[in-house]
Amino acid sequence: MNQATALAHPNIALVKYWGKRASENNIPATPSLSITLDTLVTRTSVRESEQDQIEINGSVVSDTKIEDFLVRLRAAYSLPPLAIESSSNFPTSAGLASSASGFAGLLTAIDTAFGLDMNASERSIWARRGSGSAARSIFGGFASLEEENGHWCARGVLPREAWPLKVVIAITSETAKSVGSTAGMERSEKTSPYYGAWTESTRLDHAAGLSAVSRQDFSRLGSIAESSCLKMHALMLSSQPPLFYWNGATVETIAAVRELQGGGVRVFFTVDAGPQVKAICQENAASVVAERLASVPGVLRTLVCGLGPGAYVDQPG
Ligand code: 2P0
Repeated sequence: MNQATALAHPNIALVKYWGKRASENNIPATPSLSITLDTLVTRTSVRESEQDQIEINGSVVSDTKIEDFLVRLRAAYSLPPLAIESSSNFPTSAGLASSASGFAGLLTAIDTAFGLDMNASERSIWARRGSGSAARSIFGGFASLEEENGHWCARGVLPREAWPLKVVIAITSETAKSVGSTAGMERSEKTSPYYGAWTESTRLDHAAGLSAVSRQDFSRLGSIAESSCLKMHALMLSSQPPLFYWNGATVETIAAVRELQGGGVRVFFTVDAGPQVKAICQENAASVVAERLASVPGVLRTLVCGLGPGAYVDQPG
């Protein structure tokens, strides 16, 4: 029987994606730049079945994003009904990029199980059609999602071994977000007076971010990433009704990162569509950063990750 299991890690954008050029085929409005994590992982198995069934973290669910994705994939490839089982070792839908690792793993597992014979760029294009950020989780280390030859596709820009940064995640809430990314992006595009400025400045940040990564310039990358994050949240806050993803502990954690920076620690922060704070630091700063963030009132726990590989097939035995 055709079946396969794939492992995929979430990624954290340093230059953010928030807005689509076209919702059909899920084309981003701007390029983005990310790091793929280790430690946090989504394991996705697919096998031929009598009817489509989707099980996420042990519960059978109806998931329109996955169902729509299968419709599009079946328009291009002949696929039987599928039993899909996906589980993550971290909270889903809480700003930890579970859709990125979910779709990157799903596509990789389907590609293997049914011999679709896609290369990494093709898998990235298909993963993007499921969820924009998933295109980047096909690759490990530092990845850029950009347009090349008319295709929006991620590529690896620096392997993780070349610049082994650490990421300390401060979890401030385990609750799923109230407005998902797709609806949130649409709202920002339609209602924020800052949307045009956002897309313009993100293109510049992406080019500057790529250059900082190629030079391994930590200070420059940190200042680009913090600025991209804060501009994205300014865009969200200026949407109608406002998209407010932070809580009090999010702000306190950012203040703690800024205090560490003031003390000479090499660290910078980013926050996605959720209340968790990700502190990116140099390897030798990870323990001091983790200890400080764990002491912030409202931080429930911290996770320390390194940079991880792109999505891959789990070889049994
Ligand atoms: C990012 N995020 O670049 C940004 C920053 C969240 C905040 O990509 O609509 O779930 O499925 O393409 O990939 C989350 O958006 O959105 C995201 P869709 P996705 O990581």
